[in-house]
Amino acid sequence: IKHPLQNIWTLWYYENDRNRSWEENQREITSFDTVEDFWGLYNHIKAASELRQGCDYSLFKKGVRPMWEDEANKHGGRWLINLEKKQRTLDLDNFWLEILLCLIGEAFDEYSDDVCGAVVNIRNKGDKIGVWTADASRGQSVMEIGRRLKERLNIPQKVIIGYQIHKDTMNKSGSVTKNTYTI
Ligand code: M7G
Repeated sequence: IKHPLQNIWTLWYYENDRNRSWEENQREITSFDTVEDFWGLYNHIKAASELRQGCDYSLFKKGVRPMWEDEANKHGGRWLINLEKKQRTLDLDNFWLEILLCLIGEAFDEYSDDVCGAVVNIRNKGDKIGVWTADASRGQSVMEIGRRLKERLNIPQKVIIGYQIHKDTMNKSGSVTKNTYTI
């Protein structure tokens, strides 16, 4: 028998098609709930670094859409890792795989229930990885998730990452969103 995961996870793929809305461009690929099915999927799809500019992968708990508007995300926010251009070849795929393993392995222990999913954005101006949590007002949970994330990705202490509330991101398209937490 296969090794069951704690949760069922859904992979989403976003590709920019100007004739469709942002929401319509989010495509649900498949769901899985075993270790073996995760690797089957992972080995079968393109690495994040091979996607075209403007594309995203998202992995969310089944039933949660990778959108601010979803019931599970609307009070939440994300820990955001902004990558430099050169990190696409150096770090992007390693970071993304490590985050996928953190999600499906429930690496945030008692705070794992607060994790909704993660998104990788492939962008010309610099790729981004976000880990989305359910409730920005749960400070202890948000900070503990951020601390572990940084630890698992081996991000040096001196490199500061920020947590942004989705409502702030939503209302501030274009320029930078303020950090509500940093670690
Ligand atoms: P992005 O793809 O997160 O980052 O947002 P980018 O600016 O680096 O490309 C780009 C645009 O996509 C936003 O300004 C929104 O118009 C749209 N968008 C992104 N997200 C995450 C959402 C979302 O959750 N809901 C909706 N309705 N639009 C979104």
